[in-house]
Amino acid sequence: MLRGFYFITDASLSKAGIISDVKEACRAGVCAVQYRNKYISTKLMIKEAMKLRKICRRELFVINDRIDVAQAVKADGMHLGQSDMPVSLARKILGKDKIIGLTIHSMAQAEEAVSCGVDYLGVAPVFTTNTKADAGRPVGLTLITKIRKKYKIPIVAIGGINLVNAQDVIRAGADSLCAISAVVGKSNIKAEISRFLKEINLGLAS
Ligand code: TZP
Ligand code: MG
Repeated sequence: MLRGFYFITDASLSKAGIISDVKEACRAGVCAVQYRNKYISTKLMIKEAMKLRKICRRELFVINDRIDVAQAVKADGMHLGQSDMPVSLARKILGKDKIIGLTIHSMAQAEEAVSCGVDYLGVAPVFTTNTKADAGRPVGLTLITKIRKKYKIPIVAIGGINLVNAQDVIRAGADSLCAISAVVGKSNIKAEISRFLKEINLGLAS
């Protein structure tokens, strides 16, 4: 399920708007869509997420940070960061059938996340990124490889990923990757993701 390109919305970088971006991403064949929008009201968030829920029929659809929004729109799950709701509590609320992803920045955090029963790990930031101010220091490809050697859990790599380094990220052991600035804001999102998918497939094949 989590193999390929994992799309994350970004309203500030978007040219045509989040709804249009996600439609294009789904046409390109992404495996997952994460609705991430930290700067609008809950009311508007739910409105937007409802629309995306209808668009993402085959793709895994998760909500960033907000468990209430995830429940309101019947998302497939949610994505949490280290400062968000604890995974154990989110699991209690959402139940065992929902997908919970957690961003980790170290092996110790990865170990804890696995023991808490997360469904996938977001490894971040792999490289330097300007998209998230508090992303922290780059963890590099070595953390991906270390986690892959120890666990089978799906790894989503994020942070500073572009067409040049995408193959390396997959070869290091990531199942999927996300690229925000390298995709959102480009004139043709579908074409840009297709380019990434080509690199991902080359990485998986090598
Ligand atoms: N979480 C960790 S890094 C990041 C997020 C949301 C931003 C990644 O953006 P980009 O433009 O792909 O580096
Ligand atoms: Mg968060």
